Amino acid sequence: MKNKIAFVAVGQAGGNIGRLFEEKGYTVIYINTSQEDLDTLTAAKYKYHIPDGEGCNKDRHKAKQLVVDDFDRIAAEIDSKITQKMIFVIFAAGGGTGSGAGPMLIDLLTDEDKTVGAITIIPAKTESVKSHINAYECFSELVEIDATAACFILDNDRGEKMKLNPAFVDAFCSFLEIPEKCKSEEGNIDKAEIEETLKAHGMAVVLRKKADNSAKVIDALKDNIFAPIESDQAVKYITAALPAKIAMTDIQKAAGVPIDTFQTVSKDDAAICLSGLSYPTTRLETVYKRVDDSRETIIKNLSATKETSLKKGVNFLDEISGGRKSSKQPEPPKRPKARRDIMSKYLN
Ligand SMILES: Nc1nc2c(ncn2[C@@H]2O[C@H](COP(=O)(O)OP(=O)(O)OP(=O)(O)O)[C@@H](O)[C@H]2O)c(=O)[nH]1
Ligand SMILES: [Mg+2]
Repeated sequence: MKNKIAFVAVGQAGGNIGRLFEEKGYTVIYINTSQEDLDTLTAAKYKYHIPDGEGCNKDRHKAKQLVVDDFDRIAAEIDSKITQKMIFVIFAAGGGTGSGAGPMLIDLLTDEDKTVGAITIIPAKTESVKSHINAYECFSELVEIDATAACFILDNDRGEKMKLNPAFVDAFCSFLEIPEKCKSEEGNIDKAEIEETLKAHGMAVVLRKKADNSAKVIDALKDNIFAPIESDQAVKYITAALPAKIAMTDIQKAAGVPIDTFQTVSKDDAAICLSGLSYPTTRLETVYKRVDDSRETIIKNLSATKETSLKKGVNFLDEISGGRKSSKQPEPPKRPKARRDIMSKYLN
């Protein structure tokens, strides 16, 4: 799949995860407003520092403006290095650079020729209110992009963050390697089926699990590194290489009945991807609640210190408090709008 899928890693967390994909032989471009963040990626082949960027100190708007001002060069850089038709943009939702730039880049890079998905991260509950404000704003933008492919949502509440990175990359790469590694006369999964699975709009999860029975796999699907899957919800595809003793019907009982399944036999670990899931509304509501609970304290602190830099975030939350995003079912992809329209939407 290395000639089919490439990665654009934005911000520090994006870089940390992108680096692991590059180690496995995938094409990765690292984009950052911070030269210091890029300097930590000593083995990276393609690094792009957005001119005039000095890091965005968790300011999403600063990141967006820098990307808009430099977008022609960013796009040329991506076009010259990435020939693959499917791109995953990797970014943390809780920071500045990746959170601000990630959704907008997905929107801008999607066209008739390219499918673009997301690999993003929800902050742990112990992280700051600002991280939570950023994450909520970031997801508010992400869920509005109808044409996004699969969106993998790592949840920093599900373990130590630096351990989530390799767990995700290993599981994702195992899934991508199914066509090469698992061949069976009982049925194969080909590259087109992997792509079809990853093109599905909505949340996706991947799992690699050593297991000799279905119960272990089902437990691992429920308790893993991703934002929790909503109960009783839609799933579009279940694509899996399963050891002989594990039945697809059992997975379906736990994950829901998909529109289609792609299945092969694995002689080793189970490798599974569920895609076309609803976004994790319940988890995102806990992000919202954390912000809402802190609102009074933030306003008090701001007026005490006369700082106004957080007001935008608070105003944003005031605006949406009357009408929070409901859990929408995935919609069919629409053709992307003109670049200028997309950019102005994110800067408003
Ligand atoms: N899972 C995981 N989370 C990370 C990692 N690095 C940072 N985070 C989380 O990502 C958020 C911060 O995002 P960063 O990527 O550091 O921020 P950035 O995009 O570089 O933005 P600025 O530095 O603010 O300009 C916080 O929620 C962190 O807990 C990582 O390697 N893995
Ligand atoms: Mg940074």
